[in-house]
Amino acid sequence: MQYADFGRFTHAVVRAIPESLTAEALRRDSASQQQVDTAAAQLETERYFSVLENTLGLRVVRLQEEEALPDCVFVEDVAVVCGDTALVTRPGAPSRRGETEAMKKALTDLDLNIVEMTDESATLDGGDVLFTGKEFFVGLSKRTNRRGAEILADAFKDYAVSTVPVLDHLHLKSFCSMAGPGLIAIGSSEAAQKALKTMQQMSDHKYDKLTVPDDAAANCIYMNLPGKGHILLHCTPEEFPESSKVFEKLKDHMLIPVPNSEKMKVDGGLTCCSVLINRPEKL
Ligand code: M3B
Repeated sequence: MQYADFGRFTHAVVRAIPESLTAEALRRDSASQQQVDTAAAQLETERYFSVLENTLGLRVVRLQEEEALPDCVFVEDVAVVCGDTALVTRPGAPSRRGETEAMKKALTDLDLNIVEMTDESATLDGGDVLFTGKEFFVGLSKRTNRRGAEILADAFKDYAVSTVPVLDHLHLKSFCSMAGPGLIAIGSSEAAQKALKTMQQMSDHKYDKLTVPDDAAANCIYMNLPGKGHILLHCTPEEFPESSKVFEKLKDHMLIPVPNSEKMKVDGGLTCCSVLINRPEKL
């Protein structure tokens, strides 16, 4: 099986940033009180949304922000979409459970088959889900448990699902993501390298790796769009000079640096801010 449709997307669901992000968004390291500039964070998302819509031509479904949901910009955590199926998750942080409602509605409007994680013993954040095109890896973290991974496996029966312990980071995708078909972008920390080894050992597939010095920079977004080819949204040279040099060496990709430093202060990466969907018949 080749990576025929891997990275092919037509739609993106995103959500705007409420003012409450600055004071109330969850932080892994609560001691780090790096102030988020909400206006700057909003500018970053406007830029990000515009790259998806104007540069890449995706249909962007923009959900209304909600002050009572300070983390709602991080839509990735509340839905996992693959093919025609959308799993609406049960986020690990109770304060984030209200984020699923608007997402479920948007995915229903796109005529996806909705599976809801209603089991009260299950938790799963989409940030812990890495889909490689061949299989799923699910990070077992403070936010995602085994029952959550089992429900994901039931929802996407066509694919193998393996779990990976995530101990030192918020999510699995806090230190890795797909940078191309069969290409895993991975951070350099010991924890990141160890998780990659675990994934390689569990897999029947061979993956190439793209190692970047900074774990956070390994969170990038790969797409393959008709007429545009391989696309990579990644960190900027201002944020991560050494890691961005690694991306700049990629010859086959259209490279798009997208600033994200404000959302990084509250543990948000590039993948967090969209749910990407391939629904050509809905265009
Ligand atoms: C971040 C949620 C932050 C909440 C995403 C994936 C890795 C670097 N304050 N959620 N999905 N994490 O990002």
